[in-house]
Amino acid sequence: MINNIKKKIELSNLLEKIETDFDSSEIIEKLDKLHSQPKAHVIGITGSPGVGKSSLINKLVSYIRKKKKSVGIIAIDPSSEKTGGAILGDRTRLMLNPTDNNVFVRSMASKNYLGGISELTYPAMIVMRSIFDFIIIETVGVGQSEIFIKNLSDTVVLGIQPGSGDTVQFMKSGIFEIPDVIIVTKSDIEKLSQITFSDLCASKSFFQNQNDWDIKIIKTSSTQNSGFKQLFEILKLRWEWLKSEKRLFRLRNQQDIKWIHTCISKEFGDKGLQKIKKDFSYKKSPFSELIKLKRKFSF
Ligand SMILES: Nc1nc2c(ncn2[C@@H]2O[C@H](COP(=O)(O)OP(=O)(O)O)[C@@H](O)[C@H]2O)c(=O)[nH]1
Ligand SMILES: [Mg+2]
Repeated sequence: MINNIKKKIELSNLLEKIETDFDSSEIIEKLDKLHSQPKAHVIGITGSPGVGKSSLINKLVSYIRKKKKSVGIIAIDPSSEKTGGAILGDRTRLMLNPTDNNVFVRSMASKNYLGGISELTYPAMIVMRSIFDFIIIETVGVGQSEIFIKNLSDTVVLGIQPGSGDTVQFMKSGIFEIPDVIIVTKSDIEKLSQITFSDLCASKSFFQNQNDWDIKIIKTSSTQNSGFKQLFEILKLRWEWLKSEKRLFRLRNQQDIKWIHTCISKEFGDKGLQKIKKDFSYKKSPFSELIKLKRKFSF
């Protein structure tokens, strides 16, 4: 929880610093410390543009706040190069109370000078994860970003538009293992959403995760404010499930490793990645681990 405006500004400044001064020892030390103090359930929300992600996040955030929990939101702006546009678009739809210190929004461009979003979203997520009860990351689901969101989130929610053919696309794309929760949005469009919902339920066995989490399929409507209690209950159930049998620990450990690999491969290519994979055994402190690995290449 950040209980005053001063802390909110401190957090903004730290996130800013991560983007400008990532390699400094002060930042690395701080990030590793925060990495060892995780708190939030990190929820990634993905789906095609216009499916209703931002509207859904508004409702989910109100629900979370009603339960007196705090929430940090990372909104990923897909129209990276063009300044403004989508960020503003997102802001207008994320109608959150600016005086509420228990809600914090960070917008990030999907491309940046380091060459990719994942490298910087990860440390931002780590910082925010140590502060809030929930983190929500909104991304537009186009191919790569689904895998990207999986590597950042404890739980992935995929939004599907009623009658959109998204269902078929989704089946074809082979991203069956990505979502943990599937939401048919705009269920106020009753007939179509019921058909899409039934289609999804009938095909559930195709996209059932390889692990033993039972994928949940639900319907929501942001205009009617329905389905959010059920969504919240599912998130609670998922959280309990993750925390048992060290699932969460293992999942996050894998995510740390993937992030380190991505950073190395971006900077030193496939060869570099192969080189470090040989004798890389990761346990904790991903940020100093990455710096150590990078140093190996400078000799
Ligand atoms: N009928 C209906 N329209 C919705 C609902 N949720 C969002 N929309 C509309 O769908 C459009 C896209 O919504 P938005 O939340 O911005 O989608 P995003 O691009 O996935 O973030 C907007 O015009 C919304 O008003 C809903 O539950 N029912
Ligand atoms: Mg949006």
